[in-house]
Amino acid sequence: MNVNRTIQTLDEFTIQQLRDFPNATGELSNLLRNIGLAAKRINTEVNKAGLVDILGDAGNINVQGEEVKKLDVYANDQMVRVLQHGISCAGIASEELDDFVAFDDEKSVKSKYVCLFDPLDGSSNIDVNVSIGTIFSVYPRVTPVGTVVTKEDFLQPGIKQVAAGYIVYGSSTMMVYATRRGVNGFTLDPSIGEFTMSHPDIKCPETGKMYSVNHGNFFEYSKPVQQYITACQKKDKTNGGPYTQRYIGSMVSDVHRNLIRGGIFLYPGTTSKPKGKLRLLYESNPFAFIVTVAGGKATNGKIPILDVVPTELHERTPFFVGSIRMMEELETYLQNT
Ligand code: AHM
Ligand code: MG
Repeated sequence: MNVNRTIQTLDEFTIQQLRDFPNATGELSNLLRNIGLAAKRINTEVNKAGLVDILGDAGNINVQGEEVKKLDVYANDQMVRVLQHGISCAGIASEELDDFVAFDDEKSVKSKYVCLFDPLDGSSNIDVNVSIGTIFSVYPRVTPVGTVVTKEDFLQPGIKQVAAGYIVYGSSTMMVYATRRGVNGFTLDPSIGEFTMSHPDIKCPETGKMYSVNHGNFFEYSKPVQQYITACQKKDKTNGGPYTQRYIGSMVSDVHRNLIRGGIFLYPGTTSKPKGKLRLLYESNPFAFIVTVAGGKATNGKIPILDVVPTELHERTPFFVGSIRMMEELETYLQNT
């Protein structure tokens, strides 16, 4: 055993960041630590999911018209509770809730941040023991500190995010988050129950060998998207094709893998659903921010995702994200749209 091994927990890291930036108030660090706490609680339930009667449908339909699983409800409750009881968040919006929630207690209204999240992404994978995740993003509010937040605080373009991240409940549990200073990954060490720095300063490789897309929808995609996917499968690619296709159906896991190894993830619009499936505020924006900070790129096929001005809390968007060179190649196809 290497006794000299130094470990740095998520808490230690966020505190260290404060020491490095003496003007920081600590509010964002505190918010990130709160999310880490909620993630540990969700992780415990996710791990128990096969054992206890928490699997199965909760019998509700969510605001997207989809079935809600019990674990989704639990994850949502934990995120709301931790952020509401903390002192660093003025309000939240969640993929699972119809409307945003303003925290109107004396402490919360003084917070300068709002948090948006998808508490448990990839929910169709829950009862088949496949990796799922939590996705979050943090914005500075636009309404004055000291007042109760309004919808305006949540309908901001992704470029305004100050932090975004995800937790992947996979073969190990990891929390990855980005601020403008960089992207760092922490793996949950079950022996001490702490997220521990494992992937410092993550950079997305400029190119990769993997593409992730739902092939079942192929004939519903636009011609340029079909042509790009077909090119991914060709041997004569100048940039190392054919690529390997990997699609888990949990965006957190698919994009996490592509972020570490290099790759591209596509969820295009289809003829029946021109805006695709993914939600701009809870899924696309946070990943666009993380991957962009790591050196990659994200678009809706026309403009950078981070520049899209949202008009609704639950709006959907086509989403393309990944390694910079692969994204540039995709864009040469999409220009013909
Ligand atoms: P969810 O929020 O209901 O779990 O849906 C989002 C998920 C993404 O994680 C994943 O990439 C996508 O849905 C898969 O959808 P599809 O089965 O249509 O390919
Ligand atoms: Mg989701």
